[in-house]
Amino acid sequence: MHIIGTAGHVDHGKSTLIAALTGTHPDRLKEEQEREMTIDLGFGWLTLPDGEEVGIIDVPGHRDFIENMLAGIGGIDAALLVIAADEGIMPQTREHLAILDLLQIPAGLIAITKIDLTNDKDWIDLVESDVRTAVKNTILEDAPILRVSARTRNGLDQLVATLNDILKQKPARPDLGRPRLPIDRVFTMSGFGTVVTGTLLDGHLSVGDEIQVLPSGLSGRIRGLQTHKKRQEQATPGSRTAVNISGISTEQIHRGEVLVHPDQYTPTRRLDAHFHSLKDLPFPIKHAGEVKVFLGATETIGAIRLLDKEELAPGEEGWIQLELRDPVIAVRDDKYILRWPSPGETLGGGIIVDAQPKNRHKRFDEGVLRSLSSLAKGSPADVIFEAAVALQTASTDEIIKRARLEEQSAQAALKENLANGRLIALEGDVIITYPLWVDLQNKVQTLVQDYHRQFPLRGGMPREELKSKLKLSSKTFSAVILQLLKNKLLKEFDSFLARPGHEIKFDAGQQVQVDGLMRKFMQSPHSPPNIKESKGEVGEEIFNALIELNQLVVVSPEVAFRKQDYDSMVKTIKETLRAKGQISLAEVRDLFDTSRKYSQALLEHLDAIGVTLRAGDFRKLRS
Ligand SMILES: Nc1nc2c(ncn2[C@@H]2O[C@H](COP(=O)(O)OP(=O)(O)O)[C@@H](O)[C@H]2O)c(=O)[nH]1
Ligand SMILES: [Mg+2]
Repeated sequence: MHIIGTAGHVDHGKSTLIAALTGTHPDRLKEEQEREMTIDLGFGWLTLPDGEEVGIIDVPGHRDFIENMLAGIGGIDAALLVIAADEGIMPQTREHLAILDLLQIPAGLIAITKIDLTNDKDWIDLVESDVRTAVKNTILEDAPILRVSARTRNGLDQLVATLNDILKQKPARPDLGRPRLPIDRVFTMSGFGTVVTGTLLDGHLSVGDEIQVLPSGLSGRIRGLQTHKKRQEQATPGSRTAVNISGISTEQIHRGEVLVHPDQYTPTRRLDAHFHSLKDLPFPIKHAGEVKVFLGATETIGAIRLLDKEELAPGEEGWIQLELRDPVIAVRDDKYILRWPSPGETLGGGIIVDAQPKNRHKRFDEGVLRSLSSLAKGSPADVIFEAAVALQTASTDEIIKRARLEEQSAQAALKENLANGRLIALEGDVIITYPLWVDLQNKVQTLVQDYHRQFPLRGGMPREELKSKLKLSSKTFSAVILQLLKNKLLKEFDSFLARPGHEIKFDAGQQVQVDGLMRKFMQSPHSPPNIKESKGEVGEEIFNALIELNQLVVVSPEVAFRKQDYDSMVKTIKETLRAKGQISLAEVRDLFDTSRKYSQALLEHLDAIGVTLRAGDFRKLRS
């Protein structure tokens, strides 16, 4: 489905032409009918010869209402520029043409209308040649020019046939699965309640859908949908859509807000954009000046920050950042117009290249300008890459959402980046840029290495300590560590991380202490020095190292045994239990010729690790 919009000077016959083409006069307001002048947007549709229905947005031509024109014209596929044969090109013909050009409306045709008013063919030829000159170097440069009369219907069939040809070449709007409907009208329909209308973009809506109106954030549900006054179960991208909403009242919604599915769009008050100033502007555009911003059906005030120029001369292009008074919904590639607040004058416009810039950019910054131009001109792969750069670490979905590409080409572009190594996919769908990955690997290795240097008698660095030093989200941290373990750049035991070659090594002095302690353990294997004494003798670090090295086994807060003594005691107890079925504390004590303290600690330890089971005064083997 396609939509066209009219353009041209007031009184040149736009609305009358639409009435002749559709059978319905688009001026619906009483005031419009009385003044015989379009004030706000008008809507209609017509069926083309090949059967396609085309939506029509009729705009006001009077300069006082140009801002209403901007609310409707954004989403159109083709413009119908109307020029009265008796008057020729007039100021708003030029201004509308400039706006169509700034919005990069994809196609157009030009109607010289009211030809019934003049018999002077030379005059009409002259008007046509003026028109040709005026559209030079604009998007209407090659647009067909037709001569028509809405009154006599002369040329109307030809006009419709030409429209048919033009639109046939325009692909349907893509369904990106993220519908948004910039609201250009809100009204109450008796018996139905709240209705909003707009040109549906980027996805489809269905009856029953939960919806949200942004930036207010109010939620509701779709009760009904209409396209061209016909009820639909579903509305498709590129169609004029009326949405009957339950859950939100008419007073709560305003023109310029956007209807979306919940959680798919984030309002923003900052935009990065490419800007083109109009060439017949009488003054240059200054940094930090206040401007009116028109985006979709939205209008707000903002400050324009010039990023690559001191000031912008008429006709010049540049990179800008807009700081807005109100939050708006925008995505990359959206077109916008800037106007001077007063007196009202169109300054220029262009394309949004980043709808969620994180930072207030420094002016004249090479890196910022490079990234903006790659965002603007980039291939899908570049756009995906820039999205990943901006997000630092993100999932596939987050990157695709931000890049705002059609799913299939986004996936392909992501694959391309992964294949050529610009992006790295870590375990658990965490995607980061190659430089960031290198940086993270170095950081992890340095931190672990430093830890080993600081605590040579510890087996590794606690996971949590590393995580808090890296300041990463849990998800990213886990992904990074998992990948490093997989790449054998780290090893892990319990909740500790270490360099793969790391071993606990005692120096000569420490070894003497260790040998001394171990000798005491050997001398009385079943009643060795208790933990407090041991620590007093060799120090906490060395004692803990002996545990990590598995030379000592701790069975209670006070008692530890040498590993080999522990093993043989456990073995003996098990054998005894297998032979006798049960064993008492006193029997264990006598078996190892030790004290109650040691035998009790050992048995409670064996209970705790599930080897034995206590039954009254006895222990049994746990099966
Ligand atoms: N003779 C003649 N008058 C026309 C034609 N089209 C429009 N008009 C008249 O021109 C005036 C302005 O037309 P309108 O459609 O309101 O212009 P708009 O401001 O561009 O929408 C009205 O009085 C129309 O009746 C035409 O083809 N022939
Ligand atoms: Mg009109």
